[in-house]
Amino acid sequence: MDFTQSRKPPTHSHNRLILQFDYDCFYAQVHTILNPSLAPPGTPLGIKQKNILATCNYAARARGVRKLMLVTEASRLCPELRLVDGEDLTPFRDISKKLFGFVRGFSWCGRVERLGLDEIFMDVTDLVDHNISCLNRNGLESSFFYLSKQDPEKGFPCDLTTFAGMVEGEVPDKPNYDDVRFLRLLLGSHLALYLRTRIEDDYGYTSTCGVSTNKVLSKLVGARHKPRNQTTLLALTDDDVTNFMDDLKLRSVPGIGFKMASILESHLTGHSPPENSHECESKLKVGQVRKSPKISPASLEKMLSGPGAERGAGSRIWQLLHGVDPSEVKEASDVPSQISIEDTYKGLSTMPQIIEELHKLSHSLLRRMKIDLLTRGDGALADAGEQRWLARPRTLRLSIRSWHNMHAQNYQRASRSGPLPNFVFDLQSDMEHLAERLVSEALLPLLRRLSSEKGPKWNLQLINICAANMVMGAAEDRPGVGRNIASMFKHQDEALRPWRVMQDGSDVDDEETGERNSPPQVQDPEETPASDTEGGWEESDNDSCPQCGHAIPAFALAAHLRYHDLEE
Ligand code: DGT
Ligand code: MG
Repeated sequence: MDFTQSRKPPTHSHNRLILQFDYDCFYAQVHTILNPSLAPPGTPLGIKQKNILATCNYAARARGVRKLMLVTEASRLCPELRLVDGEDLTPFRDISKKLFGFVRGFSWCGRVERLGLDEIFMDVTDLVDHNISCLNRNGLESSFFYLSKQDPEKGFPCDLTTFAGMVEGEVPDKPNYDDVRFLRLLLGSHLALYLRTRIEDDYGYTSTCGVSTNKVLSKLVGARHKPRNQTTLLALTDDDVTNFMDDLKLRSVPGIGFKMASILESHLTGHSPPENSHECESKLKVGQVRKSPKISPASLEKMLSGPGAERGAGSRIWQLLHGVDPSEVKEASDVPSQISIEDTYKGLSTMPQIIEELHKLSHSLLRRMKIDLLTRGDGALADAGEQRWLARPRTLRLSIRSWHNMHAQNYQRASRSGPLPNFVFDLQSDMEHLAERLVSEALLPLLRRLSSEKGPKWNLQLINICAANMVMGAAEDRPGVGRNIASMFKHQDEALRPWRVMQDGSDVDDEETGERNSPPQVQDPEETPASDTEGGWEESDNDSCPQCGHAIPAFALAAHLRYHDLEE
């Protein structure tokens, strides 16, 4: 079969305007803002998790310190480096939610999506198109950007004779103000600057932003000028887009992981990258792959086929190579697609210990479900009688992680799922009692199913319990009952402070039923798998993450896995 036949370029769409925000050295900013005396301007600061740096500020980066570097190496390079422990993710989550809520408040269509803790995608096509329709072409230098259709006072002045921030691509001497693609990008750049400025003025956080027509392009172009800057991809034709893409390293494209890049490299060059080495991954450029006569959607599909391969991967990668990304910015929702709670341990080994911890986690899960999933008639805390479930999870999943020794290679995570018993939705019963029943009737049976694999001896480092497969339910329970979201968030913040809560990815197969978790009807931003889209991590050594395929030095693998556990 000739796989090279159909190399027809995919169809580009220039109809949207997507902003991608990424906070600068996020964890470091959070700690600096919470405690300004920690690192006065210019002081290098590293955020450590165990023996590696999760991130470091730009003063540290100027001295050669890098994300995911060993703390010892970083301190050797920069002896004045200040270090803060970043194991507790609560402050990062809190700030991330707060900033997300702020940015989301500017959206008209609700298409605002959080990726991990420090990235936000925002589809602002509607805002920008409305402003294009109001444009006064005779007074562009003193334009006004309307942030509301109802309130003409709400907005900001801007000079539309020039782009805000940096531009990737050539700005024409005489721009065509009748070209709606050009106008969208121009107005989008000013909106991006306004929002970045507001985030900085109101909350103190600096960020980087990419302005383009889809998620992948805005993320890629946003990374061009960091920190505290923004870049608009001025690509008005399909060729402009492919020219931009062609020059990028293949591995920098979100969605193209290390494994995929290695496969493509070996097909194109005829030799595979040396085992356990990621050195060659950086050499391949998107253009080399895209232009190769060996590459087509069908040949890509064939190359990338294998266990666990996603169907349609060939077309998807073919699109990505051309800078085409039809994926929508997901609408933010107030209901998470799943809720999970976990804790880590030094090695739980006896059943009484395990039962006690399961009980604590169950209690916390039930509490969290009530906070996140119950409607309240007027937004205030109401009597149980007035409350209804806004959504009900159908599946209970128990995951454990155990180390056989401290070497990262012996990391093991296993999980079992079953139906979430109905009694958990009983609002009249005492939560202690419900937690006890959840442990004895649901969690211990799941644990027993795990024990056949693990043998009789436990050495648990982590237990996670998760209520998944959310089914929206309030409408049936009580039509017309809404809830006051602000009050809900406030209540959440207060109630959850002492707990480390995670809402993890839905990437775990349900072993019980053999089906994947049903597509989330709502999306929690923290749930988005970091995988290949997180980008930017230094890849200096010879190990890779079993979850996302990212090249991770062996010493950093444990911390990286923990990051997946906690942040997905
Ligand atoms: P940036 O965006 O280059 O200015 O720097 P950051 O620090 O914001 O890095 P970014 O955007 O890649 O990730 C946001 C935060 O997430 C970062 O502050 C630390 C955390 N993080 C990201 N990837 C990893 C990882 O692989 N391991 C660990 N432990 N933390 C990570
Ligand atoms: Mg960042």
